[in-house]
Amino acid sequence: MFQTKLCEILNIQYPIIQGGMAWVATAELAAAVSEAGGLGIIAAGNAPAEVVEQEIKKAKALTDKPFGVNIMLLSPFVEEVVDVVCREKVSVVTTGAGNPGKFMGRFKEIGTKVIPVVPSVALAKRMEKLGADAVIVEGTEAGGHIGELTTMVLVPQVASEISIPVIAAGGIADGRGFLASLSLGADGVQIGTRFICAEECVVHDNYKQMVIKAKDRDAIVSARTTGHPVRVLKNKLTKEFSQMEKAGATIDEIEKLGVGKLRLAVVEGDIENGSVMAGQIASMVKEIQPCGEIIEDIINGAKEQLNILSQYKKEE
Ligand code: TUI
Repeated sequence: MFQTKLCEILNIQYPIIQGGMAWVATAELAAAVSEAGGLGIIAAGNAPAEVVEQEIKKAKALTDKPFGVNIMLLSPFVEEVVDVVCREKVSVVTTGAGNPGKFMGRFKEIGTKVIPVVPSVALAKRMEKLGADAVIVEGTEAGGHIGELTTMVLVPQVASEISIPVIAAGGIADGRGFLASLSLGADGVQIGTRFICAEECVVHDNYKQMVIKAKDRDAIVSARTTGHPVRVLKNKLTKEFSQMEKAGATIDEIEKLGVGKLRLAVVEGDIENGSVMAGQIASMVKEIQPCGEIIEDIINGAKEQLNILSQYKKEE
């Protein structure tokens, strides 16, 4: 059930992709999601190419299933990371925070599937023309670096304009969100925040507990004035950001405050001074579970929801 075109293209059992979250999405998480029938993704983030290479090798040792690498296009090491991903012939590449056009030809040449994150219809159309295999349509509900439009409005608009598969992202954590995404025209979903709380995820336990305790309005947008808005959970750092912005600090000064802060939260567990990136759906994540259980719960939830909705068919 729910075997979409995306499953065929990526050779996976369920059309569920794990988000490429910097520092969070290591080989352990990616391999566990792939083993559970989804598509696991290693996040390159701002890591040097050697680190990404090690993670790819680790994931290959942990699973025979396909997995992907997310390339963050603002990384200072982007060129070297692309070289490593090509050398290692990774099955799938997702990209974020920019236009991957200049690298597309190299991935296509070696048969690597390319799935860019797009925050607009225009970029989705451009990516299809350049040969993208699918697009991830990410709404502003997502965690981390975000675009302007919501998942609800962006997914159907993109799905109406392109023929390649659409993957909905931002604000999805359970079977209802999964099924809603398919209703909007998506062929699958990308889920980030719920996988932060996977047992196999290496994130510091303080970070996982902060996601679990989060309420509906806790995931706010920080650093808007820099042009690179980031959704994070409210804490001491977000207060400092907002005070600086109110005081009219320069983009450089604000960006400097953010340096190293994701690592501080993820690795050190400093969830007051660190950047705790998470999506608006954080409050729906209630427990730490293995990836297999998370995927099973999403698929079973979607089946149940489909049953509930079928009553409207009978009423016709
Ligand atoms: O990339 C993400 N999420 C991220 S990246 C990240 S690391 C970072 N930290 C601080 C500042 C910037 C990055 C943390 N979270 N999601 C995918 C995503 N891509 N969201 C939005 C975009 C995007 C934005 C503009 C994709 C393409 C784009 O294109 C602009 C253009 O060139 O047309």
